Amino acid sequence: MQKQTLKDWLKGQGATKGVSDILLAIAGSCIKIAKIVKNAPLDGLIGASSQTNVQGEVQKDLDIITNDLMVGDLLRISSVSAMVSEEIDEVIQNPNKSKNANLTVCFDPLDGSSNIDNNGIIGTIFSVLELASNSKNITSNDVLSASKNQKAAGYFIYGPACLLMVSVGNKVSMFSLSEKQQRFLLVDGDISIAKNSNEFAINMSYQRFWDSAIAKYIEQCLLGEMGERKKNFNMRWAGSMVADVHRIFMHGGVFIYPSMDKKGSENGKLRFLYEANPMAMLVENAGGMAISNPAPIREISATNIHQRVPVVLRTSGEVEILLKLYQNIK
Ligand code: P6P
Repeated sequence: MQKQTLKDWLKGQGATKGVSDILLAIAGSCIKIAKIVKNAPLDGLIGASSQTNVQGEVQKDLDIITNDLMVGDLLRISSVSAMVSEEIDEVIQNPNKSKNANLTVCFDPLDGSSNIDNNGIIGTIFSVLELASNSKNITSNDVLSASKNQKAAGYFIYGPACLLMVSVGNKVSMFSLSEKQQRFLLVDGDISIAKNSNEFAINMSYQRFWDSAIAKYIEQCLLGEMGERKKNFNMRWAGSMVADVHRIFMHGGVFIYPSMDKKGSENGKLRFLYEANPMAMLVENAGGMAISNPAPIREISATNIHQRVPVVLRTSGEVEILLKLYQNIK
């Protein structure tokens, strides 16, 4: 039986033409990115460029190439009023937008790019926000005030398979790229995060910088059946948000990138608009919880388009434990 295409799925989800045009454009960009990433070693594209982004991070050649590709593709979509990219300091205006365009696309074109050199799993994360207005020049404040009005969120993961995990407000669905047909076909129309799991993902090398709630929570995991949790845990850390969060959708667990008592990491590392917020929408629409020290991520009112926020994404059952620990440290 023919699997459903992304285009037909979008129709079935009741997505507007504006949102559908954007998602199909991003899917087209990411099919090209998947090819570029696969051929990167032969094309000498796995090194660092001589540029740094607004985050002060050394940009990889592929960061710049994939960013320029996505910006170019999205500028041709009339429903795109503006864009925010991890790689670009300011809001990118779309001179080709239609007069009533009010959708802004926030994206990390190549997340986890520190894994490029070691052929690790990397991805593209995106969020589509509906702005309250369709003014001529979209400001950072226009975008930030629309962060709670996400119309779509998702990520592409460039691994053994090129997968898309996406929600347009309802259930979360997973697609896989058909090499033969060169389009994404539906694999699972209703992704639900497992209620129980024994896996946690955190960068343990920063343990000395954590707050006492995170430290206590991880201590309980490490004590295993000898501690209060009375079960053993397993740790994973791919160093690529898309890879670490995808594992939660596939078999439960928790992903933590906390605030730290470390200069420059007081709000963690992950950016709100194009990493935490879209992942929070996906996790919540798949039955999980997404908190930030410990407020719900999707209730954050960010003040900067590249603002970093602490992130905890996980199955609901486990978050309660962490919330209790935060209450204890008040
Ligand atoms: P660390 C990749 O650079 C990234 O932004 C996320 O994809 C990933 O979860 C995180 O950084 C890894 O950070 O400090 O462990 O290298």
